[in-house]
Formats: sequence, structure tokens, C-alpha cells
Amino acid sequence: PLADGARLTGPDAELEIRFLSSDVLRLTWTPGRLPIPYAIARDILEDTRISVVPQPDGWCLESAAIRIEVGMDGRVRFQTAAGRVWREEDPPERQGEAWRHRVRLRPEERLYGLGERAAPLNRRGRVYRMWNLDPGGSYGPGADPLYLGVPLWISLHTDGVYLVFYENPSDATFDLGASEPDAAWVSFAGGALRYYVFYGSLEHVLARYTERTGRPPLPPRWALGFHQSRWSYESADEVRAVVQGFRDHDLPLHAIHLDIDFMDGYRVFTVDRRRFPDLPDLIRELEGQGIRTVVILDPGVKIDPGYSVYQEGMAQGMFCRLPDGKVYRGLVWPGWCVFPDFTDPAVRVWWGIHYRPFVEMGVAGFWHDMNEPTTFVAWGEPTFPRVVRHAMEGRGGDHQEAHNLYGLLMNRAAWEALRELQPDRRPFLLTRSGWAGVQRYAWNWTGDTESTWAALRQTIPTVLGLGLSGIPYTGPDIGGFSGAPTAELFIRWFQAAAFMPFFRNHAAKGTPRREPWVFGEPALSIVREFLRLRVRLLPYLYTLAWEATQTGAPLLRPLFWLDPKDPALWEIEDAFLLGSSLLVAPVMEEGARSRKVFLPSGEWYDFWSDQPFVGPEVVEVEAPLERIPVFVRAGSILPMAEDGLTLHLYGLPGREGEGILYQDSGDGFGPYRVDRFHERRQEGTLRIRRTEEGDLPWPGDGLRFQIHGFIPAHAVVDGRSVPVEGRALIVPLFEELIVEVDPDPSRTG
Ligand code: MIG
Repeated sequence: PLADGARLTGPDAELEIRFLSSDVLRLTWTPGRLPIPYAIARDILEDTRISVVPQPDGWCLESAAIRIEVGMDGRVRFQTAAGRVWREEDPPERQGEAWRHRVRLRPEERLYGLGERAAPLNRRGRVYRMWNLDPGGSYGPGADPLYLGVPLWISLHTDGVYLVFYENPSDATFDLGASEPDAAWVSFAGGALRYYVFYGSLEHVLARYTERTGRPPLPPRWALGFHQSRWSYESADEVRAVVQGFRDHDLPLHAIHLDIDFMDGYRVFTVDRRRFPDLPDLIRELEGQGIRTVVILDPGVKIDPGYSVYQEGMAQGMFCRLPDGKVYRGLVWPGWCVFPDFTDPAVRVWWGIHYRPFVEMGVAGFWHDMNEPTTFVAWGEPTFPRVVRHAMEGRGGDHQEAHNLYGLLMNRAAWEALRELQPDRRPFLLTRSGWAGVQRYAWNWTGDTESTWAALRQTIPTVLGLGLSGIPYTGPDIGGFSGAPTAELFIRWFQAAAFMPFFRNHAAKGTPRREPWVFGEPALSIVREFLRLRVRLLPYLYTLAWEATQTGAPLLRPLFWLDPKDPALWEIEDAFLLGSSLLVAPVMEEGARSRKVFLPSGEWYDFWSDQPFVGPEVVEVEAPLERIPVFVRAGSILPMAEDGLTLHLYGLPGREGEGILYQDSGDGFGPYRVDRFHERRQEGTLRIRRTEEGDLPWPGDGLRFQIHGFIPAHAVVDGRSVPVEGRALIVPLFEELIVEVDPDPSRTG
């Protein structure tokens, strides 16, 4: 027994069980090397009272929330305090350096997570590989693995929700009921078999997981706006022309991305001075128009004796080596390259220094590509050979162990540098690869997708799956990366992406231009409307971003977020929630001008028309080209940037509701405020109580409400009557607002 667990020793293996809190367990099977805790942000250990009791054929360990039974042979059963089993493992097996174990699956059990996957939302029934790879060319549904795996899953079944995170970066296979329908087989090529198990509600397990692996920090507000990109805008003149196009067509734009052609011969940290002779001026000019500049960086360093990054790195031993001591070389865009070893703290510092001139130039964000890491190969896997050595914080290791960590640690290097280089601004990093914990540093995009309707449909489960893996900021290249979307596909993709956390238009080299105006009308007007809608939604998105810093909850949520116990919601992947107030049902079939939407139980309003609905119900909704179905959950208070700020209140019959609004200056680490609104509707009266936190004064004179779902007849603010004009209500900052509903039923609705 240990104070918070037990160590169980057998002839071939040892199992350590620790209760890190009453609802978080860590199990470690050895032999095998323990992981370096790169995924772990905080090593939280709560004082937990447990008991360890011998049983006829094993032991029973118990906290207030979890009981775990370990058999003499190494089988493990996880149960609630009341004895309901929610996870069952057979004894693990070790073969050479590899560990493998079998986890029983219940008939109704659904599994989610695993990071970035081109798979259905429910991952059960397939085999997945944990080995970050560029799928090459472009990918569609079914491709596996992709750029960013996370070895965790969330299990939903009728006895609750649990999350398991395998803290092992080795090459791994997750066979989730493919070869055996009622079992998952998890195998790791090396390392100790260590995993964390979190038990509780869906929100709770994600909150606990992100408490340990890190919550996503608050991004600068502009990052939630619209990003325009292309491989590549090849000169300063071209960038100016694109930006001019946005102005001429009256299209909001928040950021522009410079892809690899801005560099001098693809040498990382350089600028092609012929094509971008005045980059600092250009950046300042754009910033004057409210447009931020993001530049791409690839980890490969060109072998070129005349290039300082190469020279310095070679002189200081910064690059990965082969076992014979020679620096490993791989082919990427610049030609033959060498690669920084981000598992070495000195290399991370050295790499980070190179961000300085770009920060000084005013570059607002960095886009990390090819960091799976990817190399071009004639055959085999497009990455380093496994024998490549890594420092692993000084203890040494090979690429088998370091591979999946490479992207995570490149982002860590940049993040740590930027926090020092720009202490008053929030870093913005965008990464293609990563691992558990990468949410602490970077946003992600879903890489090189095909320009097909199927790829658009795949976007939803891919983005939701990342969110359920702790990585909330992600989104697709609008229109798909590799091809030539029709105007209709572009419009539909744009409409869906307008509700996703990362909202960027990007396309491969050689594809037809894709700036919104090239499609003519009606695409241009539709895109403009959705860009404007995105801008109006920014206060809501920003509030969700703040919530993610507190709870780890993703911005984009599966419908089952509302009620994880309702199996009817478990497989819905053609719609999603943005926060808990909006249900978005993109149109993803060519030619469709209406679609079916499953509305979960409760009252809903059509966002466009205010028409009320009551779920659970499948409704057929009109979806002309200029619109996709969007519903607002009754009881929501949706803050939107309209006339400054408008709080859209969606009345709810006979229940309670809540709204939150987070505000600050949009960047940096200054004062903020959080206003919480608690609603209670009884008969004809709606009472809203407001509480606040933080020290930013309320910006503006008062609060502007727009009421949906009923007509206000009369309003009283902290005891004083205020005038009501139609559905609009402008009130001073209040503690309690009472709104009387117009009793004339012909005027409600
Ligand atoms: O081998 O930088 O996913 O977004 O435009 C291709 C060029 C390299 C892959 C990225 C894509 C980017 C492209 N890059």
C-alpha cells in the first residue's frame, strides 16, 4: 500500500496505482521507460483518502468516487463507489519492448477522441494509429493516421462517462472494436504502460483532463476573426492587391497568412527581400487597417554553409543526429535539411531566439507546418528514421519515442520565446502537428483536405473529435486544400466554417484563386453576410474562449454535450453546437436547399426567423443557398456586436437559464470583466439577476437587450420602471431586471 494507492509486484511486471484525486487515477505498468511529462502542465496531487483491502483473489482500492479491483493475474475493474462497473481491463501483455492491453467494451458504449481523425465521430469499430504523419497529397474520409494524434478516448455508456489518457508517446495502435467487437486493443511499441483514468460527467472529465494537460490560454481576439491565406501570396504587391480586394468588396478581414514563398529559398527565419522588400512597412500598413500578419515556419533548416541559422545550429550541436554521431539529413522544401532537436531545452531556447526579428517587425502570429516531422521520401514513411537520436531532456532517446512529441515541443519552444519577447501580447501559434497538451500553446488546422463534399462532411467529426481530445481551436481550409471547389461547395464550406473556432480560407499552390470575389454573385454577397455574422458573433466566441480557459470545454461541441445520457445524440455528426446556445446544421449535400435537423429536447428558436420549436424532434428546415439552419437554445443570452453590444435574450417558458459575457481589451493581460446573468421565468415574469467579476469597468452607458420569443410589456430595473420599445430594452447596469411578458398572445411568439 501507498498513502494514495498501491504498488503490486509480480514475477514479470509491476503495477503502480495512484489516486491523484478521488476521481482521477494513474496506473503505471512497468517494465518500460517512464514518460518525460511533456504532456503534463500541472502535476496535481490532491490529498485523497483511500482504502486498500485484500480480497480473495486480488485487492480492492477505494476512494469516495472510484473503486478499483485488481485481480491476482493483473485484471483491473473500475467501478463507481456503488459498485457499477464502468471499465474493465484484461491483464496487459508485454512482448519485447511493447505493451498491449485489452479493454472490454459494452454493447452500447461509444468512444470519442484520439485527436485528429478522418473518421466518424464515434470512433468505435476501427483501427487507428498514433503516429503523426502527413498523409501526403491530400486526404479524404478514412485516411489514418493524420498529423496530430492524442492517445485518449472518452467513453459514453449507460453507467457514465470516463476519459482515459495514455501517457505514452510511442508508436501505438488503437483497435477500438475492429478485430473484436466487444473489446479495444491498445498497443504501444515501447515505454511503460501508463494511463490516467478520469471519471464523472462529460464536462467534468474534460475539465479534469485539461487541468492536468493544460487549458487553452485566451487567444488574442483578432484570432477569432477571419483569416485569408493561400499557398502562396508571393510578393508584397500581391498581398496589397488581395487586401485591397477585401476592401473593395467590403469584406471584413482580420489576418493574412504568408506561406513558404515569403522566405528566401525556403530558409526558415528568412525573408525574400526581392519579393518582400519592405515587409515591416507592409505589416504596419496592414495593421493600420486592422489586419494581422501571420507567417509560416517549417522546422527543417536548409543545409547551406552561407546561412546563419544552419551555421549556428551546426556549431552549437542543435540538430538531431544518427547513432553514429552524424547529423541526420532529410529532404524538405528547401532541399536537404537538418532538424532541431526540440527535446533538448537548449535547442528550444536557441530556436526561440529567431522569432525576435519577426516580433519586432510586427508579425502577430506564427504558423508551424511540417512538424510531424515530415520529410520527403522515395519510399517508407515520410519522417525521420526511428534510429535518429533525441536528447529527451538529457536522458537520451530515439525517434520512436520522440516522434509524436516533435510538433508539441516545437510549439513549446515558440510559446516560451514569445511570452518573453512580447510580454504584453498573447502569442498566436497555429500548428499542424502536436500531441496531448498542445492546446497550451497552439491552434490547429485540419491540414491538406480534398476539395470535395465528402471532405466538407468529414470536417465536423474531425473538429469535434479534436475538441473532445482537449484541442478546441481548429478548423479546415475553406473549400478544401487541394482542389477547385465549385461556387456552391465554397459557399457551403464557408457557411459551416463561419461557426468554427479557426476560420480560414486557404488553398494549395496551383489551384484556382479562391478569394471570395472570384466566384462572383451570389457567392460574394453570401460570403459577405457570413463574414459580417462572424464579426457580430465575436463577443459570444470570445466568451466561449474565456470559458475554455476555465474549464477546457471546446467551443465546438457535439450535440450530446447537452445530454450525454441520451443515446439518440451519440452519433450525430452532421450538426454541432457552438457553445451551448447555438446549434448549427451546415448544408453538406450538393444541390440541397433544405435539410433535416435533429433538435435535442428542450425549446429552440430558429436563429433567422425566431420561429419556436420543441425538441426532441427532427425538423425539415429550409436552407436556400444564402442560409444554413441555425437554432438558438431557449434561455440563452447571446452577446453580439451590434450597436456596440446587444444581448439577445431568448425567452424560455417556465425554466431557468444562464448567460455569460466576458470582456477585456482583446489582447494582453490587463483588466477583464465577467458578467453572469441568471434567468428565472415564472408565468408572465422573467427575472434576470446579474453578478460580476473582474475590474474592467462596463464599457458604454448601459446594456441593450433584444428580446426573442415574447414581447416585453414592462420592465423594472432594481425597482425602477424603464421604457420598453418593441423588443428592445436599454437598461442601466443592474442587479435585478424584471421583464413582464405582454399577455396578449397574438403579440407573442
Ligand atoms: O508540403 O507550405 O498543410 O497548408 O500551404 C506542403 C505549403 C507544405 C502543407 C500545409 C499547407 C501549406 C503547404 N504545406
